[in-house]
Amino acid sequence: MAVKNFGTRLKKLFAGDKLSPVFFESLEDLLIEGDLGAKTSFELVDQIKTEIKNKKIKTESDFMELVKMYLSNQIIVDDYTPNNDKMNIILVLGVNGVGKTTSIAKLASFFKKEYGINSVLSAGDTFRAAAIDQLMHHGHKLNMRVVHQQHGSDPGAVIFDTIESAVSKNDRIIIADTAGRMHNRENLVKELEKIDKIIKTKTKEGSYKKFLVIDATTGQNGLRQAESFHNAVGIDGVILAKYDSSSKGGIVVSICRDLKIPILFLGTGEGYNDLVRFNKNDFLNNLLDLK
Ligand SMILES: Nc1nc2c(ncn2[C@@H]2O[C@H](COP(=O)(O)OP(=O)(O)OP(=O)(O)O)[C@@H](O)[C@H]2O)c(=O)[nH]1
Ligand SMILES: [Mg+2]
Repeated sequence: MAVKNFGTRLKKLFAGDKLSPVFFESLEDLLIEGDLGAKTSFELVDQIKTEIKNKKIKTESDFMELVKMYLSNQIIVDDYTPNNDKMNIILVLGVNGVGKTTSIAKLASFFKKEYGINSVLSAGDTFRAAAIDQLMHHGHKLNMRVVHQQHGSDPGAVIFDTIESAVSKNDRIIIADTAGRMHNRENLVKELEKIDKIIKTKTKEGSYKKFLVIDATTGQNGLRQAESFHNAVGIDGVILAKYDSSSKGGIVVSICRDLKIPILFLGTGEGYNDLVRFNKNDFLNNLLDLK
């Protein structure tokens, strides 16, 4: 789970006896607590051990710089840009409640601001009763079109319709919502595989991306979520929602490292403007309480 004052605690540890086994044990525990993942924590401690012994790390700032550099090498970033010549389809995935629908509205608002393009929203969550209304509400507020069918209908058909209608109206960006929960996990995976297939066959010429929303407050469970969605349909990038909460999002290090999926955006609140491109340096400074 989220750990408070992570960087400050690292610095405090460093101020103690740096060559004692307790220091290295506590360091590893703290890195794991910060959601960096067992492998990363273990490796980083090993590296720090060597560098302290070789006297390459003498000061607190040497120490923090090494931690920052190491984490920086793990994190993969990508600046998603919609394709100019092709239809762009973004399928937004994630378990229930992580912030998918809100992130869709924020993405639509972001593309409008950044590129002056209106998106078409596709109400692919037909499972949860209020999901369609929620997306329509955002569409209304943002003044963007929403393609939908009734609750309980086939999400593949909704997205198929959205693509047809976008082609006929010359729309450039489709952002599609999906259900975060089904009767069981197997159903969810099957459903997503079906949707994925439909989009692939409909958009041979398009640019199709799958974004996974991870809730910053979920800790290591976020890695398991990313793994299962990535195995099912393949993920092109992560949106880390609820970054404004107490969590500093150490989980992105594990996701990048283990799955080689880039981080695209941070969700920083509930408003339409609360989405920013992921900036590695800012992220690490915040994680490590630097500057
Ligand atoms: N503070 C904060 N709240 C967020 C953020 N993103 C989403 N939320 C809130 O999280 C809650 C769930 O967001 P939704 O967008 O409905 O999540 P979802 O994944 O679509 O949920 P389901 O459709 O039920 O699976 C809402 O109250 C959002 O306002 C964020 O970046 N920061
Ligand atoms: Mg939703």
